[in-house]
Amino acid sequence: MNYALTLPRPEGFLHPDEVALGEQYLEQGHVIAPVADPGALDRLRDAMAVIAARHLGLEPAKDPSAFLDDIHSQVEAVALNALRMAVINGVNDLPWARKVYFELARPLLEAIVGNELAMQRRLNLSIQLPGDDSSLLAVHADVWDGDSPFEVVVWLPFVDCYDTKTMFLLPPDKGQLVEARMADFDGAGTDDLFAAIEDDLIWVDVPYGSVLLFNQNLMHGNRINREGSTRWTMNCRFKALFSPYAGKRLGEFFEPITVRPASRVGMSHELPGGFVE
Ligand SMILES: O=C(O)CCC(=O)C(=O)O
Ligand SMILES: [Fe+2]
Repeated sequence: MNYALTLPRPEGFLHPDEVALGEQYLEQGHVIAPVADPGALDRLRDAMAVIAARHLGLEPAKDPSAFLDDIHSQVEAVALNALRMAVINGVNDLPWARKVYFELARPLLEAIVGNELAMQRRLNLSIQLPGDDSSLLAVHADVWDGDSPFEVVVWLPFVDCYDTKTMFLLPPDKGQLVEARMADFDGAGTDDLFAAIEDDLIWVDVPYGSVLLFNQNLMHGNRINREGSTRWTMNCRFKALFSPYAGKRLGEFFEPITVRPASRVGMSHELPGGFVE
């Protein structure tokens, strides 16, 4: 039984489009939509390409999209992590990058999570060269490793992501069946777990210009990129500000980004003392 699906859902309060997105999220574990501001996405991608070119000692690319897709012609797998670190540090140093990231996904976040949010302090970057097995993420759920079940991941591609050049996700109904017999996998490797779920996985098709929001309580991960071009994606966690936290704490890992005035008032309120009716 999927408890989330059994909670009361009073009708007529959420807008029909929010209801539709919510149903999709509950049933499929993810939603995909065009970014809210395509020009801002281009600016973020272009800034990223400039930082990457600088790190590699190259002139800024005339076609940043092709440059990113073809980065495997400029960098060996051994040098990939240094490139990844240079680019993500450079992006996180841009004072506007997280604001743009949030704005791109804001309609999805407000429909799925709420309008009073905490956001991960640092954006993460994943680069996967064709055929490279050095930076893979085996099957996992973030909630197994210190994330609160209230967190969602906003996953943003800078190139078209499809087939093995994307991530996989196990949908909720299939996930429940596997989780019910999780003890069977005790002591086995993640390869066994992957083999058990492989046929049920969704390989999310997220073209450049769209953004994915997924439920990190579900099993997900990636495999070797067997397509001919390089994957570039960022990910960042969000949660409702006042929902429970786990290992990733408010103030350390998460920062409040859209605190509303009534919450400010509530948090600073002290009952006046000394007056007894
Ligand atoms: O990008 C991927 O392939 C996996 C990302 C992931 O595990 C996450 O963002 O939690
Ligand atoms: Fe994850």
